[in-house]
Amino acid sequence: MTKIPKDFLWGGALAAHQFEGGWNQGGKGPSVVDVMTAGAHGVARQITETAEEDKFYPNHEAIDFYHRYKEDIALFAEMGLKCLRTSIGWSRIFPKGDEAEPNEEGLKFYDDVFDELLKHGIEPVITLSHFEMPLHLAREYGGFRSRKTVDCFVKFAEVCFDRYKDKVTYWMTFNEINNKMDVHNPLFLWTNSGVSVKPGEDAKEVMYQAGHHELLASALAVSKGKEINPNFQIGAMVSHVPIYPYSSNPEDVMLAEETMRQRYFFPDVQVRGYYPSYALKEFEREGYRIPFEEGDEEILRNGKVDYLGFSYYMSTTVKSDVEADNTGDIVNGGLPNGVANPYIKSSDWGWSIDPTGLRYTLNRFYDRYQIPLFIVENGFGAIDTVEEDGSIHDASRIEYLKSHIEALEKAVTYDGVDLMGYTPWGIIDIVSFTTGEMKKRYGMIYVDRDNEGNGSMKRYKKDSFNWYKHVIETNGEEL
Ligand code: BGP
Repeated sequence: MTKIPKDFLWGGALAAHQFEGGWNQGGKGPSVVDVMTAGAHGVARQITETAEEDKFYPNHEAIDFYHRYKEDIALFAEMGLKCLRTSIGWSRIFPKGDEAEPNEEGLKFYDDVFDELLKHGIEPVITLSHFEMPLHLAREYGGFRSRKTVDCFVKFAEVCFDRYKDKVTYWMTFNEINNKMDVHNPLFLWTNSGVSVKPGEDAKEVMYQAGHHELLASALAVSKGKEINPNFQIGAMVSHVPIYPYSSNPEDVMLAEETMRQRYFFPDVQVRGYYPSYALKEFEREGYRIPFEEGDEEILRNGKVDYLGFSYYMSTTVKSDVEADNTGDIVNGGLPNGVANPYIKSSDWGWSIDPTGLRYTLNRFYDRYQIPLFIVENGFGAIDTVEEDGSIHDASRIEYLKSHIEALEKAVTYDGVDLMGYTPWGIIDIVSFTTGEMKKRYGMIYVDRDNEGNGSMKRYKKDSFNWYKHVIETNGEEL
């Protein structure tokens, strides 16, 4: 039996806006996510006009990595992480997005962070845009509705590639570029693309229009990056929630296949360099006007990604004979024909727990694209309890991660999938993206901070900390 390769990138994943804090420090401008209210479990986050303080904790301060990065990176090193996936806050570098010159203080912050990581032998894996578009680009130009934003993103990418070319090798252009396919949830189109749908507009058409510009921006950034450093590995990053047929009824099977196009559309273009035929047919059928211009095809062809990064948390199931409800309930994965899967249990937040779905995903992606894959998010969001002695026994998190690592190891050693690494989500407790709260924790390091902003910010090791350290030490042989 083959083993996990020696250079496998075991790591952890984070995003600037969910853990840095310092949302208006160091010259940083507001980003689209900075005007989203805190929210809670069952209370949707809202997009507001201004950033009135009280509504926004915990996102604005988060866990204050901005001031504590040395302490946190030392803990990551103690855990033995080989890499850390995080993002560069776009509005730290270009506070409004359309300035002629970048903000030196922002650039310097990431120099310091990357130097600190490298000092500890931790490879930075960088997402250029993880829901952090400068707010001004969204308000002034409608975000990726406009080609102006494409130019601004490519300039931002170029500045980062150039500045960090000797420190960073692994890049991703947009985080979960495809999650906005779920058009009934305005949160995704706003955070992904800086777009709000206006009354009377077809949200799906607007999504494809902005999406076309993002695909161009991603491809142009890939080409630019390769010019700056041919050794760069630049990937796409998609959210992947596989969709199973509810039964062997061929109608269920075909419905699942068709619905999966929502997941595949963006990576199909980013990996292959052209639009898939099913999408062109949809544009024709629905009369969608996609802002194609001369030269776009060539841009897409020349900007194919080197690898595919993806997040995997859960699976969903569809049934052909249920009434379409469009409620977007998490149990049905936001799918009109989604139903609960009787074979799968869920977390407290209703996210299904399905390790086999990860092996299934790795196989389907690898068959489809034949390029290296990278699991850049996976994890278990839960409420943790701190015992009197400061210990945190997170057995269910360990169980979740263990079963998913078993699944990925089978995909590599048995199925032959080319997998670059594994970076579990929220390696240290951070603010939840969908709910905007602190309470939903993924970390192996606990942070003493609650939804109301109380707490010392002290860091504690959970049981999963030492467990994962051992997994890395044994290169995944002892789980
Ligand atoms: C992904 C995002 C992350 C993240 C994660 C977990 O969609 O890329 O930013 O937060 O989901 O989601 P949540 O924090 O809502 O539990």
